Amino acid sequence: MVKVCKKLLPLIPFMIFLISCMEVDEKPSIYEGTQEKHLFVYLDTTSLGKFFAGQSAILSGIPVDLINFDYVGFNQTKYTNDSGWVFFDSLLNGYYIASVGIDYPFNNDLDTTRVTGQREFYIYQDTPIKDTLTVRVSGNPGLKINEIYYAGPPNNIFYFYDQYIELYNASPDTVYLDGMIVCRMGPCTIGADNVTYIFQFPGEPITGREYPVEPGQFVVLAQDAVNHVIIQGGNTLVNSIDLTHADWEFVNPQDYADTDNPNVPNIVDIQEGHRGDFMISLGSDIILIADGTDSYYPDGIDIETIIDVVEYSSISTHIKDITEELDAGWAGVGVIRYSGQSIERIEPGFDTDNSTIDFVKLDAPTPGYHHGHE
Ligand SMILES: [Ca+2]
Ligand SMILES: [Ca+2]
Ligand SMILES: [Ca+2]
Ligand SMILES: [Ca+2]
Repeated sequence: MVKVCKKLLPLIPFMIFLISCMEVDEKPSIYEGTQEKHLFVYLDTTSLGKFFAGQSAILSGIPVDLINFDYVGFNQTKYTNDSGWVFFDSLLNGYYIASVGIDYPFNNDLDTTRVTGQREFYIYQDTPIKDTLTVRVSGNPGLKINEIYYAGPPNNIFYFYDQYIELYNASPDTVYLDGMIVCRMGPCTIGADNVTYIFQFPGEPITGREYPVEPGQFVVLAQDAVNHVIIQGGNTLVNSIDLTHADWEFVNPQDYADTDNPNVPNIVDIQEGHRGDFMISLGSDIILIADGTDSYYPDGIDIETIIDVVEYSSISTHIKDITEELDAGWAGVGVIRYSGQSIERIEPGFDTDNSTIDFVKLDAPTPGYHHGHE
């Protein structure tokens, strides 16, 4: 054996070359098996029921765009058939997003309504995928989380205490904040089962009438209702904001460092053992408002009591931490820490329950008003 091997020694480089060629040949090509990779998508129109007056809600002839994020330039547009299905064939392996964005004439062409939806697909298997894409319209009235300013102002001392959440009353009726809760959540398994902060407005949930919000009114909930341009120690942050006149501020009586502006009412921590302020992540987080009838948080917050939920993440490939029924997407892609950037709905109260579609990134926060409506 030794002799044979020695004789073969000069051939070894050639053999390695041959083996490496074989390996290249045996590597699965991205084109391999493309004939089997099919995607069937049904447009789920459940949320559009009111437009169809009990008729069968099938949207045919609707363009659905499919983009492959692993291979730049690979995208297809196909149209739904008479049964509401769209079919993509000969697909490459990859991570895809299918999306719909059209102005649909529900009322005999008199006017159109924006219909949007999107869904991600991981296509790596050879068996055809059959699934749904839920389309929605904006228009559920009510109180909305309109803006979340979380990035912090430009500074090099890690200052982000000027964070705030802005609410907006998108309904034609007065709503009341009495007893409502504002929560921060971690990744959830079922519904809203992972509450990490819970702060509550004063008053009686549902029946209270002490804290009205008129139709079209904005409400600013500050982490601290102080002037953040002039911060303690004499430092100034010229790009921060004065929240002295915020409508509300988060206060945790168990946090001895928390400030309490006597002129601004408090949303108070009700979570036992939590000693921090309502500080939210500069990268990814989930904010929820609910009517407060379920404020027992260890088992989560009942879905029926939830008023609005927004998930945000600066990362475009973020893996969602809550289910589609709460928020089908996420806002905030590209928001940079300590940039003064903010996220706000494209129009006051615009809400399709998909924050990817509903929100835009702003270069500066807009407390108490809407960008473009100053
Ligand atoms: Ca505070
Ligand atoms: Ca106060
Ligand atoms: Ca509960
Ligand atoms: Ca705003």
